[in-house]
Amino acid sequence: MHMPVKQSLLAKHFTEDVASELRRAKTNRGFSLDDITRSGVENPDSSIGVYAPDAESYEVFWGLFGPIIAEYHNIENVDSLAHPQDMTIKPGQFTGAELYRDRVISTRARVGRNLDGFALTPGMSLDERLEVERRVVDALSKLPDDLAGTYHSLADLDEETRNKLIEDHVLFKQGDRFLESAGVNRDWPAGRGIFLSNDKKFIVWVNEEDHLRIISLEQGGDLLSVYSRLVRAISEIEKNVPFAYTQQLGYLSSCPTNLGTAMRASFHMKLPALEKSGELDDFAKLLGLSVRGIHGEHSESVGGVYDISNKRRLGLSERDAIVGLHVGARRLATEEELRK
Ligand code: ADP
Ligand code: DAR
Repeated sequence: MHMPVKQSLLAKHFTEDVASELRRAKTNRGFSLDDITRSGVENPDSSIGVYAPDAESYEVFWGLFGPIIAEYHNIENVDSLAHPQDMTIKPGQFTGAELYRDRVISTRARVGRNLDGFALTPGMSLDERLEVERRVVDALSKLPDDLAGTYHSLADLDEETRNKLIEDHVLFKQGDRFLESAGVNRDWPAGRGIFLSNDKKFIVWVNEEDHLRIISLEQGGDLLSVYSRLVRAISEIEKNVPFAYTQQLGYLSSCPTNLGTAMRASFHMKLPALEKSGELDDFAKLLGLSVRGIHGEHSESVGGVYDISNKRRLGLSERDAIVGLHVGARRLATEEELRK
């Protein structure tokens, strides 16, 4: 049976009009359409296919980014979007968590953040990468006691320690071929590292796909505890380093899937009956959820365990996104019970 090759959003929205409009455009840092599209051209199996080498790219190449962003985040009038922000935690917003908690092995919530005034990871010079690392490590050294910990530059970690941290879902893998084509892996491992809090529940990746990935991670299904820690940590770090942000697109990121809240909150959930029924992907789509394997993007599930997370990150607040995951997980747990 012919399986249609899933078209990337780049292939879908790179029309003749877009090409002629943007062919000669360049940002002040000299980035062109080729820089934006290289990953999707070199990897035709991309789902998105574009990365922003600097913040200005979103303005200069809006003719291509706009339609891609609108489709991925399901936004009707993206030209007039004003991204909402709300990290408040209201009593009762996670009511009914007992429906899924026993099915959740671990809970993680992360945001991408990038320092204002620097190129984004696909477009950074080595000097910029090292300066971003210096500023972020300085900011992390000022965290309050309950978030305090130690920074390890990637170059200083031996292979065995690195592999153990990756296996334990704590450390990032080296960038995949999509990131390689985009230029994100340049000068690897210089300027990259990981901050680990003393209780190992708070992690910051430095200069992986974004300048920072701020991560809260716990065993079990206590979404309130994981999310509360993330909100507090973001606020503490932002006291010392300004993040790139616009009213329209929220927090800026190298990948258009990580704009707005730039937040992905996920459960490692046991869903063997839904897996066996073949209905998991359809339910996830209905509930606005993404399904990944247990080692993140482009990985496989193991033993019926899946990484279930919010899909949308832009055009809705952090509160709406995290409650959306909570409500979606309740429904998945209910459907799983019905199929046992
Ligand atoms: P990101 O979430 O940063 O976009 P990935 O999907 O690649 O990137 O996931 C990064 C790492 O986080 C992977 O090792 C993945 O296994 C781990 N991870 C994601 N969700 C969870 C979770 N709920 N519990 C434990 N590890 C998780
Ligand atoms: N693999 C690339 C990026 C998709 C979104 N994931 C990120 N940004 N980690 C693609 O275009 O498929």
